[in-house]
Amino acid sequence: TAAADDDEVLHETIVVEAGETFDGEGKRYIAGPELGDGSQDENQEPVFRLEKGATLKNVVLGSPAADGVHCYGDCNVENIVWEDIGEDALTVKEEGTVTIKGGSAQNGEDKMFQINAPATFKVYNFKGDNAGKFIRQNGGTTFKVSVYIEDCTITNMKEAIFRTDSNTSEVTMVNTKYGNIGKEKWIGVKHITEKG
Ligand code: DGU
Ligand code: CA
Ligand code: CA
Ligand code: CA
Repeated sequence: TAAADDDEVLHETIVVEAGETFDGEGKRYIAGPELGDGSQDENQEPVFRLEKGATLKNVVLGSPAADGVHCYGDCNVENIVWEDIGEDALTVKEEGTVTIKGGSAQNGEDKMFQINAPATFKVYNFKGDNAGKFIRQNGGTTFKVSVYIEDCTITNMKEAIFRTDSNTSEVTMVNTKYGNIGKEKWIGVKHITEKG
């Protein structure tokens, strides 16, 4: 998508404080070099940091998107479009329930959603295209992640929809279209429910 005059290049992370809502009203935010170049370099900053109970809505993340969105506890993420995923699109950094409603993400080299803490991770009406994994629980971790996917479209994942190394993590996928998932839909997932 072409750059617009009101695109904003960020020189520091936007922090959405606990319980607050940030509504981008459709504006596009782009990571400045201080945040990262959107490569697979692990040491990048997020574009948005959501504290516990924060809501982020109606935002377009342009390219580069650095380390995307970080969630510290319960968060709501509504109608966010990642035009070109950076290192990853969104990371659960602290325990909680993260709910993603609407929006889309595309073109990630590896992970779309990265889960680094125990979480209930719910994704509704979301379109994910072209990445390695739609969801990855941090490699080698054994905490429980409950994934719920409903009314989504998931295409062109080189590895899987959800990959975990935890025997307690689980996934429920409802009424979701998927195509061209490279290896298996689920890698390491011991508890799987699929409906619709
Ligand atoms: O264990 O935690 O790739 O959040 C190694 C690191 C690594 C994370 C992850 C992420 O897994 O940096 O992007
Ligand atoms: Ca990473
Ligand atoms: Ca990318
Ligand atoms: Ca990352």
